Amino acid sequence: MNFKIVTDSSSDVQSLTQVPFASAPLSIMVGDRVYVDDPELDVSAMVAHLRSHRGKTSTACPGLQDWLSAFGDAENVLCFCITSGLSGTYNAAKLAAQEYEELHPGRRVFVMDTLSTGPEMRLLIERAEGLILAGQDFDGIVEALTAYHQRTHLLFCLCSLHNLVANGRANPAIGALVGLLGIRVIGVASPKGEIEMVAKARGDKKALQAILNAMRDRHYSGGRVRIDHCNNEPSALALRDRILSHWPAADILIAPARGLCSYYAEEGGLLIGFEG
Ligand code: X90
Repeated sequence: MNFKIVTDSSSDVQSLTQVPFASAPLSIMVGDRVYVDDPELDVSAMVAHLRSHRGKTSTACPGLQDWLSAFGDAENVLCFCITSGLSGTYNAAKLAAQEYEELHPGRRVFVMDTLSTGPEMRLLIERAEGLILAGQDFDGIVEALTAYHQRTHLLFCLCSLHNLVANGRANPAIGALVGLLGIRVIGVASPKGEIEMVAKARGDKKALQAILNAMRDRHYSGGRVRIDHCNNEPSALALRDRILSHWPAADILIAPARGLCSYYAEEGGLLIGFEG
């Protein structure tokens, strides 16, 4: 069976080595500049622009045509989307999938609302790649991914919720908590795919402890962890070391966040996807 894995750019996955892959970019608008979140995007330049910009900023999801061109001419598509609780991305992908299947009878598209973003999407994509390489069929893969999704989670640790609140994606009352210097908000993707706060902490050390506690509460026990950071590799490495000191065999990878996640997680932000 010929498969293609497709995602939107919020997964921070830019390529796969063993399975055909495409990503549909979201866009970030800063003043009259549009940053397309594709592999060519200079994320540091965008973050620097955001730092100096005082006016309104926003984001936009991929449209139906972007999805159709990402599906290309694949027979079987597995498509991973950012939470429908915060973005129109999943709805556009569902419409595109319907059109694709009508245009090309026999082809199939599975669109997953990951109820999450960033590194939890990476875990799901890695699992999909493994299932394809193991020779599973379409229905078997969909079933296995749906089961795996039950035990993947997303945690985040942010120094500012300004962009989330300004774009109506987080409660202003939570945003106000991080106005103070050194305060970080630790939150999770809720079962409905929305932002839910679990703790707040002053300073990096306490934030790391709160992240570890939140992982334990969700039954983390040494499985895979994927950490994406916005200009904050030191905290990502410190978190990795803390996890390894408790679970020496943990499989942990660190990557820089791309455009969309950098815009919303903001400087210093960490996104943590893990298996419960
Ligand atoms: O314009 C659009 O359609 C994109 C809107 C995306 C909004 C949320 C992005 C969040 C990125 C911030 C922390 C993680 C929160 C995850 C909760 C499900 C990362």
